[in-house]
Amino acid sequence: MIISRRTLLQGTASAALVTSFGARAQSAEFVYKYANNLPVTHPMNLRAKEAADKIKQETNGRVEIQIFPNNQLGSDTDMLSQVRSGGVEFFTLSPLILSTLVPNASISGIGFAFPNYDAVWKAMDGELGAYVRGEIEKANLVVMDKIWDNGFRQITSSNRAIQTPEDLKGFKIRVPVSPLWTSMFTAFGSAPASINFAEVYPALQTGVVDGQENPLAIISTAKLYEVQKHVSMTNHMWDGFWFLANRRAWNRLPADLQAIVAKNLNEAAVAERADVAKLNAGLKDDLTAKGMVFNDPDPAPFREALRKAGFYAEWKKKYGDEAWSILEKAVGSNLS
Ligand code: X2X
Repeated sequence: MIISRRTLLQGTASAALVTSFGARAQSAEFVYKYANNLPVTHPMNLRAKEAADKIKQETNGRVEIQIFPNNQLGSDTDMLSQVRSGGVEFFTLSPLILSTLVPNASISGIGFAFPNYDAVWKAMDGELGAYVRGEIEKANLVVMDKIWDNGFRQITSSNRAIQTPEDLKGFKIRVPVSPLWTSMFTAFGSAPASINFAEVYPALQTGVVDGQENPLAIISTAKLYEVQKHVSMTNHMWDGFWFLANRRAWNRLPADLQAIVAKNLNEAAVAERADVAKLNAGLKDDLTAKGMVFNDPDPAPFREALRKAGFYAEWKKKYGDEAWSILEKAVGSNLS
């Protein structure tokens, strides 16, 4: 990674946040770090802070979770290594990026799989989520039952509105580090670049890429509107965050404390889902006022372009029939 001036400044700014985010450490028997890639103002961090406070209270001060937001401890790739080694105890990660360790974890991110949030939560709190959590546990990580919301993803650009799949041809777009993301935008004929979220703002600012894709809540809280012009409401995939724990650290907690931690993290996830849905629904006006220009493409030709490129057939083969049929059952349609 190239340490830019911005990264250094961000580091200094977020160092101050730890002090206010993480409470005093002296008294707690278990002081655990929770690292993530999102700004402190995103509902994920607000609800995690609330959960950490409740956990401290309900465990009579025995468990303290210190939150390190905003890639303060490194990129997603770094933090995934840290949660595996025990350098951090907790970490939230997109299922698609987690697929670099747990290949089938990305199945929930297949393009245009979920028509709406009802379908998402039914699947992720149901058989599909249980299947993926089983795969994650096999990789020796602990995962909480409730996945947190990131949202339906939209494409932003500095130089063009994406109205049809043709507009994606040759488009220099940043994608998170994940084979599924690269495959999807390659299928559209774009020029995808894998870049961790920690480096997205500077990559857009310096023109290394012309666009990126993320839910409105991130475009807003990470201030991507400062370096992007168009928002194309493609809703091309749903994305979330699995709340992961290092297994040895988790096993050090006595069962009663594990139960308190899990209950509060899962409740926070459900509250965060409602926050993000509300935020995403209200942000169009706000982002328009900040100078962004919205357009609403028809999703059908995009999905058809993926199908024609063999995207669904390829991933069905990669995930295998068992996983694919769980996905198809969940979304109630034949994807390929
Ligand atoms: O990296 C991204 O774009 C983000 C913040 O949405 C994820 O964590 C996948």
